[in-house]
Amino acid sequence: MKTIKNIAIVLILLAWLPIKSNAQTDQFEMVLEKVDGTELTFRITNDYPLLQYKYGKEDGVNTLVIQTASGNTSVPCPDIKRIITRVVVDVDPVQEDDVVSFKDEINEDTDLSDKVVDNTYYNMDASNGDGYNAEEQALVLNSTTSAEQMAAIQNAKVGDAAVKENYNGIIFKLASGKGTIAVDVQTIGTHILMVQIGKNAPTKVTKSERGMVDVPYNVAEPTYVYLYASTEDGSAARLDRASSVGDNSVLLYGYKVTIGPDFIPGDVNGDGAMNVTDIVSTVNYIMEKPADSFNKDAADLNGDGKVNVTDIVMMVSIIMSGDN
Ligand SMILES: [Ca+2]
Ligand SMILES: [Ca+2]
Repeated sequence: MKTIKNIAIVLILLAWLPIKSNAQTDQFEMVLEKVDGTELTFRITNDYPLLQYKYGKEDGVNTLVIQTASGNTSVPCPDIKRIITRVVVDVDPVQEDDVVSFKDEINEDTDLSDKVVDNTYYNMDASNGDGYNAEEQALVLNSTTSAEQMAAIQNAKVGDAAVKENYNGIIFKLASGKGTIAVDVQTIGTHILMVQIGKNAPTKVTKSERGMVDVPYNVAEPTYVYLYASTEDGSAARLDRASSVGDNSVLLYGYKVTIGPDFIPGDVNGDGAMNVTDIVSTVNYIMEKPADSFNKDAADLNGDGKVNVTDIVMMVSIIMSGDN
């Protein structure tokens, strides 16, 4: 009698469940939900040998059977309540200088809701007229994201439901270090572009004619950058609800991340500021009496690969203008 019962339990095993493929990210998570409510999460990539799995009771014990390239393996997991797989939406940090031109990467037919395309995350509400505009060859942001909505996603990752529900714009990730984010943008009407780095207050960009705006960054760990439309006071604005450029819009043509330099141009002695001591150091270098701390790259202000009197003239002019 007992044997018959065990056979019946073995038959409860579910059918094979294939791991679904996703051409955009090629990544999945397998989530093992435990009886005590906690979760174990495994990241699965295309390189992972897991082909398919089934989960159910075997001899009365919750068991995961995984099929790999080399055969089947049974793993008893009595404290696991259920197993689910989900597609991972994530972006990798920008590791080297990178130019993103939206016209090269997406088109009108690209679904931009909760999607990663070429390491940039997009979440735009097409029903409210947000998305790629072929005529402008730019992203059009008519909907705004308010300060309250940004607060709601501060601890969320791209792909989380909170981001999908609250955020309208794009997100990418910086690797730790210093650098510059250049944004190619035009702002129209009450709408301005917000460039928010991590949890810092956003840089507000107003640009009535299309042009590049530089936003420097300095982050100690991989950090999200949010590019979205808002208003000067960060409140929600009226939506134009048009499929094209409206009276209040942000046009985003692309962005460029430049990593480094790890010095302030002109700060040749590396004390954190450019002033007359840097001019003295540069003169000494030209006179072939360089100090140990002399940074040739920082001294080459015009970037022609040489350190000479032209760079000193630029230093003097910057210091005199007080614009350093
Ligand atoms: Ca200095
Ligand atoms: Ca030079």
